Amino acid sequence: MSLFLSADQIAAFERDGVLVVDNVLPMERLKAVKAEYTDLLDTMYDAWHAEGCVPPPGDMDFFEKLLTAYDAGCEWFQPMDISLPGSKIEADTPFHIGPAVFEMLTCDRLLDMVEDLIGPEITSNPIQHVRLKPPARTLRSTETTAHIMATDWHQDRAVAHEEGDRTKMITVWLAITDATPDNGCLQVIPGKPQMYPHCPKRQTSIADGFIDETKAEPLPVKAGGAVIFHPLTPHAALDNLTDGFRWSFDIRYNVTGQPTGRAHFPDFVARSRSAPDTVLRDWRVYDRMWKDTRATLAPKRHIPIHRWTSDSPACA
Ligand SMILES: O=C(O)CCC(=O)C(=O)O
Ligand SMILES: [Fe+2]
Repeated sequence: MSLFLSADQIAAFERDGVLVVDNVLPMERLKAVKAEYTDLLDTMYDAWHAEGCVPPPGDMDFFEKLLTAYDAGCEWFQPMDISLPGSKIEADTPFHIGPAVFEMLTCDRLLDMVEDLIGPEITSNPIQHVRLKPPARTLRSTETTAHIMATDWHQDRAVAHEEGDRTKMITVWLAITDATPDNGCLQVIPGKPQMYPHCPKRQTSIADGFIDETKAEPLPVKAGGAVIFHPLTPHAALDNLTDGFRWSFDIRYNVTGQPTGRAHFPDFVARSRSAPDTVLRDWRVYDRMWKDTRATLAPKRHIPIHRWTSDSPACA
């Protein structure tokens, strides 16, 4: 008996490795996430203003503040991301975990949907990001990060460590604003092919000649909806050609006990039918786990998050 998805939806996911689902995140959760981010940015903006980097906030809304700060060169991406970065972690590397983010990660409807696809023993995988994408015309020419600009073709398996290659895992891409082909929605090539070689290009992306981009399907989805995909399904995101921001979160879940593919970052049990006591329910504990991870990693040598190097034959 499925909890959230129809038998047809589950069969489509098994076949294509991808599924678009409307109304995953309830409206009040969506509002809570926006409110939490508004408060976070208000605080950051006031600090930049105090330093003289940005004009007074006046009646600027969230997106106007983001754009003004981006133009001024104030770094807002990492302080708003919901994980530590793939680059060297310092004792003060910022990130954001709050109650609304935690409730999004552990939302019942969302976990019902995940349970329909990977079963009832569910771990929240630490590979997770916010993406706040300004209009492409406003981007600096030096911008490369996939959290801010278009995302190159890749498979999510490939951006985890090899020990996670057999882990049963799914990516849930949650739209916070409507995602459209114009504003940079996700696109996929349906299917679950083998893992392709990836190369460090603008971002880590599938080596030339392995995929047929003419088979790409853009996947528009309304705010609160989700695109769910298999870790081998090739995907990318289009440019944001509109005047507004495109906002999403991508989060991942795996079967509890299997390697997350990023063992140096913290995971937690989001649902368990066999051991309900193991479920984490307090966002403060989760925030603390990331802070402890940061303190542990900061004095250590950088741990690369990808296995790919540019000297492999596929990247020649
Ligand atoms: O939203 C994007 O730009 C890319 C998202 C992605 O690669 C993912 O969700 O795994
Ligand atoms: Fe991805």
